Amino acid sequence: MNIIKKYYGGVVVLQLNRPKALNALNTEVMHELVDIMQELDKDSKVGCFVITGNKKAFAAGADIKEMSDKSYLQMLGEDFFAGWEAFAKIRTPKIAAVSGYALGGGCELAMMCDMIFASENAKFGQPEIKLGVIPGIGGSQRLTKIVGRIKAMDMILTGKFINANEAMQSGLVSRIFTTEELLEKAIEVATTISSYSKVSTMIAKEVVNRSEELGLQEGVLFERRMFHSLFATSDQKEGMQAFTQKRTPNFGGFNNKIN
Ligand code: DAK
Repeated sequence: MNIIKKYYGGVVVLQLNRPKALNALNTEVMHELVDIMQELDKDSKVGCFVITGNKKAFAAGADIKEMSDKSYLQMLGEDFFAGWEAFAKIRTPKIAAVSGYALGGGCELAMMCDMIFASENAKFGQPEIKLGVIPGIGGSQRLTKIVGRIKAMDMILTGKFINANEAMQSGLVSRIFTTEELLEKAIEVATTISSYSKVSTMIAKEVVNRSEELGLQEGVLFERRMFHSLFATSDQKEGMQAFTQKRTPNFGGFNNKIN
């Protein structure tokens, strides 16, 4: 079993479980993780995922041993690792809780999540250049969008690792915790997210993510139209009525019978 799945109410923690290989990401891990998440993505009771590893490694990259002997035609024919795009496309919010190494594909996996929390011992890097290759699961694109071209170029051309503080300063992580607290705090934040309407958390993700593709005018229009669309949901009524009535809202998400 490459993935350990645990439920905490509406939160599902998915722990990468190849400790002897520092959670290196192979094809089997990819299929296992993506299959679990695609199934749970449809479950209205699941409001947020936490993706994590262990204290030493979130994931030390794509599995070098799996890839090393492949030919160009095999890589092209299999469209090697294209399956990770399905991970990126999961609509339920997902938080990466990173302790230890998040390198190469591991850093890319974290960046395909919606938020990255790091423990004090976290190390991020895109060291593929040392292997005679380049990032292959979106690193050159996503890292550049997140930290900017000059910093991304420094990391990708030198292969150097950055620590949690530097990652925080660069906007790659949004919160740092002690290694002991990391998972608990990530579950706490995920529980908050899963207490909201899954309809609005999914739409919120969509509008933020579209900002990477659209110009400002189109993006603002898209946001406004999506904002309008939420007035077709019972959760908008519930959320606003609960505010006026000074009570906690009870969101139904996709379980609402009407609309
Ligand atoms: N793959 C396979 N095994 C790995 C691994 C990896 N990425 N990282 C570590 N391991 C294995 C080690 O081989 C070792 O196994 P045994 O020798 O015990 O059998 C075990 O994990 C423990 O590792 P170390 O003994 O090396 O542990 P240390 O604490 O000494 O060092 C380290 C930790 C993280 C600094 C070191 O293990 C390391 O440098 N690991 C490699 C990091 C790396 O280079 N990551 C990037 C991988 S390439 C694509 C194209 C390219 C890619 C993807 C897709 N497409 C065309 C779609 C490339 C992506 C990558 O991520």
